[in-house]
Amino acid sequence: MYAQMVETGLKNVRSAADMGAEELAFQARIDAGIKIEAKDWMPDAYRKTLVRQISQHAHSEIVGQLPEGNWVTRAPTLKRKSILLAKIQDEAGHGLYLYSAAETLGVSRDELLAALHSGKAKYSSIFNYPTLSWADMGAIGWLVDGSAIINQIPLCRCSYGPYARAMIRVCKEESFHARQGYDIMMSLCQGSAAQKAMAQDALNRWWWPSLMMFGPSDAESVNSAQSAQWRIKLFSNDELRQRMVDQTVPQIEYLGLSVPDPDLKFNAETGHYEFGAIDWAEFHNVLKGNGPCNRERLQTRVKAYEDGAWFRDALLAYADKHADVKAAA
Ligand code: BYC
Repeated sequence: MYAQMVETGLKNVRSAADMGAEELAFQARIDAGIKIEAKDWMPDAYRKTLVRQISQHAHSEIVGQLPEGNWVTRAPTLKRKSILLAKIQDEAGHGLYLYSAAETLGVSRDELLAALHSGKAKYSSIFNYPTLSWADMGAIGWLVDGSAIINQIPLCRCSYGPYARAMIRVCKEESFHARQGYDIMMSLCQGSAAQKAMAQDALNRWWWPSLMMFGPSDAESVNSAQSAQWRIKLFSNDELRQRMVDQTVPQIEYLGLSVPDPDLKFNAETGHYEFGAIDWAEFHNVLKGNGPCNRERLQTRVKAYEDGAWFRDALLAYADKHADVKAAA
């Protein structure tokens, strides 16, 4: 993928001529498939890229709890409610593994959260859309967690050890999430005409935002080439997006639903589905903070953080007191 990106003229990549001896040795370790660990020497830009990506990933997991949290009290059965709760709790766990992985790079949790709360750090565009019906719980598990798996399985093999190891468990849990989402869609599609229509409506609203989750096209992606050189990215945004479409279209057909894309067609020669143009203006607008739920999501997170201040204070006070008692003993 890296060679391909350089060929297509993507810039922002450090060449051997830019590198000193330490950086050349670092790149050679990466090229040999050796993992970089927290205490190893690394270029500042590699550290910065990882802090950016891992923290944004962590924020996505935490903010990602909100659209589904909206349906816990209205799940149709006790079983569905328990499954949904377990999934949402898993997302909190993913956020914690990822914040811990980011902390190994010398940045504090407080700094990371401050960047989220001030709007400086991004989180995935997908979580700025509203959840309007129960079918959205199916569509999110199936399409959003499904896309997350496609993006994250390669991250289990990325060059930074703590990130790669955190992703192994995350991916296992995401597989359960995707299955539970598809199971909701199956039930709705085998139900009444109104239930099937609800499933189609959810698919219509989540399809395009799910394709946008993979990030800008390869031609527009500013970080891809350098991240590929560092083996943080093993596949490009467009490659993974194509994988998602190829995998999901047959699942849509199995449900008896239709793909909300009049331009979609299978190319027998390439063995891939060709799909219509993505509305990148919408994507950039969501990234700028103007999606349907950006403000609400951020306000909810800030309020939760502020409401939890007394608990953090109590923990710190206890830790300080405990340290005093230990020091005196
Ligand atoms: N949303 O040069 P590019 C999940 C930003 S799943 C918002 O291609 P990169 C979950 C990008 O950050 C979701 N921003 O960047 C699932 C960059 O801006 P900055 C989280 C996006 O980093 C279910 C700019 O656009 N997954 O957690 O090489 C339930 C240019 O992009 C998006 C991850 O974070 C987007 N969709 O590639 C609960 C996976 N796309 O930072 C939770 C790890 C791009 O330079 N992350 N941008 O200001 C990645 O794999 C990569 O960071 C991306 C972007 C593929 C997302």
